[in-house]
Amino acid sequence: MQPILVTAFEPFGGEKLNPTELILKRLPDTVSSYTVKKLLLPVEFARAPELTLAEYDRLTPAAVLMLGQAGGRSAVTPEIRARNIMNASLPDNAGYHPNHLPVAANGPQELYSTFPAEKIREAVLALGIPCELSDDAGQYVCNTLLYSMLAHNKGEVPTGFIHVPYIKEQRHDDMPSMSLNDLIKAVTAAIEVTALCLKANL
Ligand code: PCA
Repeated sequence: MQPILVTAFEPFGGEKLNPTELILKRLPDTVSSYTVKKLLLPVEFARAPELTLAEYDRLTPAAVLMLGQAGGRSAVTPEIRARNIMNASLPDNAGYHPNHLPVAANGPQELYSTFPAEKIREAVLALGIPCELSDDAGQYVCNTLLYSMLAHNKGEVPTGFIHVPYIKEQRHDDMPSMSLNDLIKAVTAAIEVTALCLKANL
């Protein structure tokens, strides 16, 4: 069975948990005829892409889906674009704190996701779960990871990123949140849609 690579992040910014780590643990191990290969990443500008690119080269997966937390958002947000900028409002988990630096010197200003973002949005909405496409993956580690992956594989297999809101357990009571179960359903649907598109050669 061919693999689909799915990544998630450890907690950062003083949080005790990262919803994407919990989602990753509870995703199915197979979807359609693909194995789901799960990789948990440190929230570090350098090591997150390093580990993901190495796993990509090792597995040669059929697709890559990366997950991250975007506190404050109220919907599941497939990211359609990554930008060539690193600009952190807080240091990463290794203490690195870039200020308006490029991800890749001389790299293109932006790179576009190649996963079926619109079909994923439709499938997640059909489950009754809020979902909106986003063209702003931020300027922190998630954007750097998406940019680095797209630069590395040139989008040759469906490659994309999904940001998810806080979950209730994080107790940001003044901020939007969703249930972990809904997030698991949404991400599973995203993998299923990607697998279907691969099968249909869309
Ligand atoms: N979210 C951060 C990095 C890790 C995560 O889950 C981001 O949006 O860049």
